[in-house]
Amino acid sequence: MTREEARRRIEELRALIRRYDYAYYVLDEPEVSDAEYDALFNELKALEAQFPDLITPDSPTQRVGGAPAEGFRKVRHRVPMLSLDNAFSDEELADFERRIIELAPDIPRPVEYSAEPKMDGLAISLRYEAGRLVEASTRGDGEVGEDVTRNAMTVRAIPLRLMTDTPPAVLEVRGEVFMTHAAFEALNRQQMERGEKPFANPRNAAAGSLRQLDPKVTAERQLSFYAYGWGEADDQVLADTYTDTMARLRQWGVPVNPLLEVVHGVEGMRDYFERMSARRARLAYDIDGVVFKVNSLQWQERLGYTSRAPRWAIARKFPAQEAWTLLEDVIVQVGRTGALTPVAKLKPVRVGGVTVSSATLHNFEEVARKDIRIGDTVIVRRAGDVIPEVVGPVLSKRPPDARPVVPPEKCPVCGSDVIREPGKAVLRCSGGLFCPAQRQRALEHFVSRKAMDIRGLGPKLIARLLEKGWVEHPDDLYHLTCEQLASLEGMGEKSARNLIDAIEASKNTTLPRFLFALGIPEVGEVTAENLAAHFGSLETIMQADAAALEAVPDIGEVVADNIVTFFRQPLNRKVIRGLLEAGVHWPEPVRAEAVADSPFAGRTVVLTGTLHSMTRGEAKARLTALGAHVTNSVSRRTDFVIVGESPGSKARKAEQLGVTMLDERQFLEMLDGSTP
Ligand code: 9MJ
Repeated sequence: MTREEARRRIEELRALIRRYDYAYYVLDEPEVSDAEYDALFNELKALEAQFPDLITPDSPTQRVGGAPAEGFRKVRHRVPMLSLDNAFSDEELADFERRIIELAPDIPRPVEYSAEPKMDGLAISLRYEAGRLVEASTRGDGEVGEDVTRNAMTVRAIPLRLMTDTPPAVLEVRGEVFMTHAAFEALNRQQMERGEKPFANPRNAAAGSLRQLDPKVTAERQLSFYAYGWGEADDQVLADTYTDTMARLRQWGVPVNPLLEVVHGVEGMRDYFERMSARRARLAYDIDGVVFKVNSLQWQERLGYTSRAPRWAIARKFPAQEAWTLLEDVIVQVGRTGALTPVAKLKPVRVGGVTVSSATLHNFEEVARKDIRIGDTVIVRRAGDVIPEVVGPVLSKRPPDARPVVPPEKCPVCGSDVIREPGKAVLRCSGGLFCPAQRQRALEHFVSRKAMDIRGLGPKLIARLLEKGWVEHPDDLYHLTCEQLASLEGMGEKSARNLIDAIEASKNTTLPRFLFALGIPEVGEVTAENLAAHFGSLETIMQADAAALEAVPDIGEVVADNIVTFFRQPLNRKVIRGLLEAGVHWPEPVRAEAVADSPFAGRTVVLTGTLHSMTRGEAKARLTALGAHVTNSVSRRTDFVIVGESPGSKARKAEQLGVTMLDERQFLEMLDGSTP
């Protein structure tokens, strides 16, 4: 290749890579696979190696870093990087608007605000001169930050040059560098594999990754970036409003949160806050609140700044999701399959609006790794609606008499030996259904909503039935009498009758529910559905060997082995026989020919939104019975997306990827055509 040919190809490759970065980071709709991207990237690297004089600082290959720095140079911000005032209640939002109206009585009503999530990461300023990224600095104290230019250049979400033919002479883009949950978890897995300390949360991980003296380390970390403002900027950058200016930045290739919108008045701010509170747990990244800004730049200027924050902006924060409290004790809980889980007993503390007095410690290995001791002050975290967890100890507050947590050698409930499966972190009680705790949990699982769905039979009642000796295993439930139940203290004739009716009604079930209810280790709803669809009958599943089971989607060696072992146990076989004899039954499976004929056979299907004619669970069961593979996320490999009412982002993704979408009517027609 001549130098001229190389030059042309290099430019072509750079343009392609920039375009794909833009599609990925700004539009959130990848145009090519990772493999294709990597191939182009490698081709560019090879050409640049051959013609080093053609390398430019803004080539995508220059993102990999360079030699480690001695330390970070200090950078004085030309326009200070301010923080935001906080509001912790609706009243404080109303106060915010009241202040604005006092200072600017003629501002048009209702006041127009921008609204966007408050990213929980690390604030950064990116200076572009003539469209090229020339300097990146952290916020520091707002006046002076640290020069992290070479690190920032490794972040693929940060454009090295602005996508415009007429760039402003100067533009400082300000925003947040952050890490998604997925990137955070991948990083922590890697940290553990390398025997290094895991990061406590995505924000620390993002900050630690950007402030690496060796930019090569930063380059390995998957950091993201969203812009939410600017510092020094030519007038040509600015539109009339904040949201229009952000739209302009977005066009120039700068990532802007797609959840940015315009709202009106205090009502609009409250509504946005409620919506984001509800979405928070499902976002791919951490947010600690939402930010509202007076949208008009002219009115922003009129309102001005206090010494530390703009008067035209406010952060409506979520209640803190982490708190410190005393770890008073650690107890051991025995799960349905005998897993022994250490549970922290805490001095009650409010976290994210609820009082927490116990939290999971996951497993004993983790307790040892984090060196959590009884008597420690610990950090408790509640994320969304998940159960609270202990993040770790606050070592500076450890009292001298803090006691290590000792893993049990015997089951605390039945005294059986504790076993540890090779290569696994969990300890297990070896007592099986001899262990009352396992019996209790097995029954709780058997009656649960997605299993046999026996309403009105809660943990307390199950415990009493076990105590009385009336019930030992699930099949015994079907021999309870109304008189027996009515004789229990606090149980009236009527509730006894209702419970007997619920037990009776549960006899009419489905094969997947029945399989799930049995509580075979690691056989969840989806595996149960796949098993039922694949084999069609309980007898064939019970007779299947490991190899036959592994032919079922999602079933590997471990689960196949669990299933074989489960059905081999005489006690389990006896319970199953008891259940069938008591009258538990399910409809005949769909005939095999119908499956082969179905347009869903062998296809990958995703459900989104609400269907009117059936629950999502039923839709899934029917699809699985027709040989479809029902998954949760849309990708190029998805064949159909079934779109109900109020669909989520999956519908948007499907549209982007050109996946066939079916509405409920089309779905029902195709189902009907499939059933003989
Ligand atoms: C965050 N952290 O997401 C601002 N921020 O605006 C958003 N921070 C901000 N805006 C002015 N979305 C100063 C800080």
